[in-house]
Formats: sequence, C-alpha cells, structure tokens
Amino acid sequence: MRGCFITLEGGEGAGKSSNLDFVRRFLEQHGREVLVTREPGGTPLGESIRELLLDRHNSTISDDTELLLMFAARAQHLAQLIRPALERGEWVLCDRFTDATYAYQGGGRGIPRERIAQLEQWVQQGLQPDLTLLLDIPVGEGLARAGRRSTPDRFEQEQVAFFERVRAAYLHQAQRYPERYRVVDASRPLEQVQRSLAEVLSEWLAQR
Ligand code: Z5A
Repeated sequence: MRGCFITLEGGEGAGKSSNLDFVRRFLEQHGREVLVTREPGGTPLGESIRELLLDRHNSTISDDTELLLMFAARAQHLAQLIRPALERGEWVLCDRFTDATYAYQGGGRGIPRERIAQLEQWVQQGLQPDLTLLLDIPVGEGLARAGRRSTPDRFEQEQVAFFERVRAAYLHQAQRYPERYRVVDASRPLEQVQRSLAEVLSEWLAQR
C-alpha cells in the first residue's frame, strides 16, 4: 500500500524546525516508518539548488527563475526520493512543498496562480500531500521570533508586506483545500502548539 505524504508549512518564525521532529516521533510512535525531508532540497541536486536560492548574494535571480528552480528541485525530489518512498509504503514528512510556492512565489512575488498550477501539474502529475499542517502566526510575532537568528537568507531579507502576502496566500490555500489542510495556531507556547499537533494527528490517523 502506498505511504502517506504529509507536509509541514508556515511563514517566518512559525516554528517548523521546532515541530518537525515532534511530528516525526508522533507518527513513529503510532507505528509508521517515516522519511523526513525538505524543500527546496532533499536530494544532492536539490540541496545545490537550495544553496543558489537562499544565497543572499544572488540578488539578480528573477521571479520566474526562482519559480523554475523551486520546481526543478521538486522534480528531482519527487523522482529520486518522494515517489519511491511512497511506493515502498513509507510515510514521507516534508518540510515545505508546493503550498510554499503558492505562498512565496505566488503571494509574496505576485506570480499568477495559473502559472504555478501549470508547473504543479507538469511536475507532480496529480500527486498532492495527504495532509498539510500549517503553522500559522501573525507576521509581526513570527518575525520577532525569527529575528533572533543570525544572518538572514535571501527570503528572510524581505519586508513585512511580503510576509503578510505569504501568510494570506497560505490561509487562502487552507480555505481552498480544507480536506487536506489543518491550521494550527503557532503563536502559543511550544507545548500548546505540540498538543494541538498531537490532537490533529490523532484525529487524522483515526480516520485512515
Ligand atoms: N521557499 C519558497 O519560497 N518556495 C518554495 O516552494 C519552498 C520554499 C519549498 C527556506 O525554507 C526558504 O525557502 C523559505 C521559503 C522558501 N524562506 N523563508 N523565509 P525553510 O523552511 O528552510 O526556512 P525557514 O522558513 O527559515 O524555516 P525554519 O528554519 O523551520 O524556521 P521557523 O519556522 O521560523 O522555525 P524555528 O527555527 O523552529 O523557529 C524560529 C524561532 O522561534 C526559534 O528561535 C524557535 O526557538 C522559536 N520558536 C518556535 N516555536 C516557538 C513557540 N511556540 N514559542 C516561542 N518560540 C518559538
């Protein structure tokens, strides 16, 4: 039987890194074999593309180039890692996926959704996450948390208005795909966020 594909999403400072391992452990405690990966990245080629995309010295990357690089990394990720793992029956937990493209390249950069949808169809051929956990936090609070980090990457250098559009685009995706999206209020203390994640996952596992 094909494994399940779960994605974790969120804007700046939402706490994805802080919660990824919690989600993995929860799933493993419930008997699932879990492969954890991330985007952009997840394969040697994808990680090289990630370096290009995050390098803040690459200030001349056009919006279309950024979009195509995201999908180039994703095509490799799907071919080399995600599809084979799902076919072996493993569960895949991915730190960001195409919803991040709708949020950052669509909402943030203003690329039309139809153009993203064309690439999504081409690269994914209908494959979608079974469950998307969106850690949602007001932009100001998220930036205050993320601000404690050292050197900002190319995305982290963006202004507040950019991150407001990213958040709005994520929430729009959640409204559009309520069957696979679960939105968790990430502005609360970590223990409360993880309690909500556990509840969401328990309920979702019970339905499977
Ligand atoms: N990107 C894109 O544009 N298009 C795409 O299609 C894809 C990606 C796939 C890299 O992603 C960039 O790629 C990303 C979007 C773009 N750019 N940005 N920005 P990434 O996922 O690798 O990068 P990230 O957003 O910086 O993720 P992160 O490292 O997981 O950050 P985070 O969500 O902010 O999580 P954190 O490091 O766990 O938390 C931040 C701080 O808050 C940290 O000090 C924690 O200790 C603290 N924290 C976390 N949770 C809490 C709670 N509940 N209370 C208090 N403090 C907390």
